[in-house]
Amino acid sequence: MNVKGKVVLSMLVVSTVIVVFWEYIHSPEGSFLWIYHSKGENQDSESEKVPSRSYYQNPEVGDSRIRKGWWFPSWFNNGTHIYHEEEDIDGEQEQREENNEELQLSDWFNPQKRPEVVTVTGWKAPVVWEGTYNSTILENYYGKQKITVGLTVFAVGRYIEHYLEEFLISANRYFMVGHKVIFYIMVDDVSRMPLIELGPLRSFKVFEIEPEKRWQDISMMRMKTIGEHIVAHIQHEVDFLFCMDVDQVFQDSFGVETLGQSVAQLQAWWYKADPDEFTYERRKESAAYIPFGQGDFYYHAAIFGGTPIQVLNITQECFKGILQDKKNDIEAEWHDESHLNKYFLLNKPTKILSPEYCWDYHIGLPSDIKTVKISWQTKEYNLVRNNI
Ligand code: UD2
Repeated sequence: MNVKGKVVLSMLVVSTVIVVFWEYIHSPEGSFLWIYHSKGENQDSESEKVPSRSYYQNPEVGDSRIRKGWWFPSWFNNGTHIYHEEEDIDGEQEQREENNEELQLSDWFNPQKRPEVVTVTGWKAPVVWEGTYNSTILENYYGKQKITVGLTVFAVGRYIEHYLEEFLISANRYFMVGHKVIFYIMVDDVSRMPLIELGPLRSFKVFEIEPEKRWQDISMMRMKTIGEHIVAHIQHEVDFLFCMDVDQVFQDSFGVETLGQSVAQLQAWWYKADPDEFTYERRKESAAYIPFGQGDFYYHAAIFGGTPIQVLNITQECFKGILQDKKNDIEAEWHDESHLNKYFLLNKPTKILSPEYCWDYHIGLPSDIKTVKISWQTKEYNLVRNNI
């Protein structure tokens, strides 16, 4: 081959190399590599997201390339790998939300936010304190479920005039705001019901019940009445149900963070005490008996709740204990509250509310109590009870 031929041949080789290289870097495969190469050079997480987003915006890019694109940078640099993992977790949560699946505890609850108080029980149930829950995530979840929450309250005798109006006005304002609520109001005289204007999404049903002679029986018989109403209609009307005393007032939002299968309330006076100090029923003859050395918390009967089926079980079991005690001629020291404490000892609640949810200002206001959701009314037994 002469010199001219060699020059033509080498020009041909060079131009072939240039054409092949040019084709390569302008092909989708080439641009794919280029994108992730630049990603590898820059470890800043924001710039990592850009090529991956622009990649998805390219309609010509197929699936097989997407798969390659995911794992190439993940072995190429660690930061990218972490980013993909995070994106997977978010994706899982979104997927769960789309499927209307149960929220995971870790999605909305952060016990570390309140290190100075007990936020998780020995059986891993959350103790909900102000600051431990994420309202936005919870509202988003329960808003999509379109839940209805029931609330039973009893006012018999002078409790109607003394407490009912304030209880209902405050509940209308603070209980499950933004969600459907049904108040189940049990009174012994419907004609004395206060007239209350309720907000949208709120309704009420009033029932006339037979008054008991003794206040102890009025308090205890609530267990029987609530159970009967759950069976007759409440189970078909609500997703969750709370049962509350009337001599208390809502002061701040009592929201969806309180919802659960079975929910118990920490009694404000006892939340820091040792179980052996609790005023559990200590006589063996009572169905509510709890021996010293046992017990988790002292629960307050002024607030308990859960799903209708769980509340039915709570009320039926407590009422069984109350009837057994009547048969054995014994009355538990704190009546329905003693039986409720026995029930929750045997059937651990799935969620516990901090004393912020039912606070007595007579204790003062220690730094643990960040927001009082409900406060006790002053006890005026001589004014409101028939028998003292
Ligand atoms: C405590 C508990 C209460 C119950 C009771 C049993 C508090 C805030 N509550 O309440 O949950 O366990 O002890 O001894 O500590 N009621 C009437 N008319 C009456 C009597 C009672 O409507 O004549 C209803 C009313 O809804 C009242 C509830 O029963 O809130 C409990 O009775 P209470 O509040 O007088 O009893 P108390 O304050 O000792």
